[in-house]
Amino acid sequence: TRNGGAGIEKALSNQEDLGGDRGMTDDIFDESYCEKEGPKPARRYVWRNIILMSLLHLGALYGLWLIPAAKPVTLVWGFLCFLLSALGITAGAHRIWSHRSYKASLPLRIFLAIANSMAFQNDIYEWARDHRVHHKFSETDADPHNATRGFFFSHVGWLLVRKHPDVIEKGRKLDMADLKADKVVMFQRRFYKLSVVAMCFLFPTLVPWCFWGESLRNSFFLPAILRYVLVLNATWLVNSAAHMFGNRPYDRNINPRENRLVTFGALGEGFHNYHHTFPYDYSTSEFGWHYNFTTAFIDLMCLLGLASDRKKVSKETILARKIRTGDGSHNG
Ligand code: ST9
Ligand code: ZN
Ligand code: ZN
Repeated sequence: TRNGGAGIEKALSNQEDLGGDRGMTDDIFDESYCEKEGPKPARRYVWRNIILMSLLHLGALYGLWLIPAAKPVTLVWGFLCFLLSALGITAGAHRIWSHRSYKASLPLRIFLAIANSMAFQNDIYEWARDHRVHHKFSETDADPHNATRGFFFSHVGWLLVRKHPDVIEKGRKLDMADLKADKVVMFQRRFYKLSVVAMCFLFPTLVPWCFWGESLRNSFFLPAILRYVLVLNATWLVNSAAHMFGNRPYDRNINPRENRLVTFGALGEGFHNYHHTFPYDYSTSEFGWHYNFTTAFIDLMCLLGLASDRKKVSKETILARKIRTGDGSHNG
């Protein structure tokens, strides 16, 4: 079995093995699930999404073309918007709300929910539900971006077709009580569309236009459209490339891998073999701030008293796991 012998690690570190003290464990891989026999349901295209995604990417290409015509300060602003919206995904939707890997105070959660709307990747509740089934039923029919269906499907294709019924069936059984009880998450869900219009499109466009007289065209196609598409693709690469290319020092029996290029673009989220092995670690890596802007951000928030209770896997547990199931790539 994929997790055979976990008892050894448990003996080394009672609690932390399943991260049980987070109040949820529905991101732990479930070996008992079996895909249904028989032919797979037919692929059903969602043409509205296909057209909108294509237009969005054409807009981003136009944005690339406009870069030389933009004021440098507009490019700096676009980069800031990239960081902010990326943190709304990494530090927010991913590390707090999907995995409960640390605790955030109300002001920090409000900040991250706003940043999350700027990233426009579905509301936090929907993102976290899809992400929990991704971990629990990784690379099966019940995984929304099942990487065994290929690079394109796990990258963006899954957003362009109807979901496999098992995703929805299994997703409905997840424990989402913690998110339902989080007023910030529920508020963002209720006003999601409005918040996306304001934060993903209006705010990034209006700042350069009002404050330093950038043209409306550059303001819209660079910090709004191009930045949005870059954050989307950096995120999607975790599902596609980091499930296909790289080493597996922690668990050679699973597909997720350590991918340095993805880690760099995704602010520390490419240590994906580690992350699927220890999904409750707030750093998604054993190496702290190394290539991991998100971890540095969370540590800073703790220093400021805005976050606490970071879950970390002990060095002994990591070492025991590497020896037991790793591919040996860290031994050199
Ligand atoms: C986007 C998301 O881009 C990206 C997520 C990436 C995740 C990455 C993770 C990697 C690790 C973290 C690294 C971060 C790195 C960040 C780096 C940053 C630099 N459970 O959805 P419907 C229900 S979004 C339970 O319509 P269809 C649902 O509630 C981009 N239930 O399914 C509904 O029920 P009801 C922008 C579920 O019809 C019913 O099922 N957004 C679940 O198959 C139908 O739901 C888009 O492009 C579940 N898991 O359509 C929009 N799922 O009727 C994309 C669904 O009762 N979405 N249900 O309300 C869609 O248009 C559609 O969802 C669809 C599927 C066409 C894809
Ligand atoms: Zn994954
Ligand atoms: Zn995760």
